[in-house]
Amino acid sequence: MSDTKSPIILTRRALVGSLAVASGGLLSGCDALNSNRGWRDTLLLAEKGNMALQRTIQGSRRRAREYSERDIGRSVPANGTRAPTDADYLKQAATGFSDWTLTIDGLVETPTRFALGQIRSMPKQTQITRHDCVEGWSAIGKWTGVNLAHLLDKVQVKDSARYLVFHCADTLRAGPYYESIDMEDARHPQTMMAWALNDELLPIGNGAPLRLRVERHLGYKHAKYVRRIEAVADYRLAYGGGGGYWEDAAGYEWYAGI
Ligand SMILES: Nc1nc2c(c(=O)[nH]1)N[C@H]1C(S)=C(S)[C@@H](COP(=O)(O)O)O[C@H]1N2
Ligand SMILES: [Mo]
Repeated sequence: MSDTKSPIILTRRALVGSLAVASGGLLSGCDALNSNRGWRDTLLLAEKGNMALQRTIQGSRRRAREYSERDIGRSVPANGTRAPTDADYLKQAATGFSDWTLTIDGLVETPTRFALGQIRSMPKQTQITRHDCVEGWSAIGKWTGVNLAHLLDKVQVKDSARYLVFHCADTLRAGPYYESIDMEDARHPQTMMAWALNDELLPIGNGAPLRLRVERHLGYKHAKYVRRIEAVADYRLAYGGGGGYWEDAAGYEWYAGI
């Protein structure tokens, strides 16, 4: 019994699907600010209580479904930012990200700047999972990276830290991309900072050189181009307060559990 779909997802999927049909391409989703209040409000309503239900009924350690090599698609489409144009990022990309660092700071005992090479030489984990975007597409890919809990243990997250904010290198129309998750998702065994996709170094389109995989969540939670992880007491104090770029810009739900 490996299919972990819950009635909640089916409801939401069905809902989003029927709305997409009814509104004729309204769900062009992640590339454009979605200002349609009707759609947004319906999505939010459908997700109300989702977090509590998932955590209590399914258990906080529930793993997202994993697939076999045979299920891997030709590629995982690049969505949202496909090629950051920020000067700093372009400079890094030009040298093959040899100077890229990941800073972990905020409410931690030992704020640390990790070199990319250091991260790639840490114990790695690989999982074949399905990425689901609210825009209405899915793709199965094989992700390799370092378990996030491993990094968190190195910097010793303080008890006062309840969330992680992921700061990204790309800037979109409404500002820099960012995301946040709670410590339970941060320490979930499948949550990782990925640096490879389908046995190749992560392509720029998919978030090179380092992106978050938080497998039980919708696509927009999976921050790409991550250069800083900040441990905080309250994500509502960061950026626009919604806990993520699309949460701020279009009212997407902070808890995007699937
Ligand atoms: N930094 C950053 N992360 C991001 C985005 C983005 O535009 N910038 N888009 C999000 C969305 S909406 C999705 S569906 C996934 C897409 O990941 P992919 O390009 O590997 O398919 O990345 C998410 N993370
Ligand atoms: Mo997305």
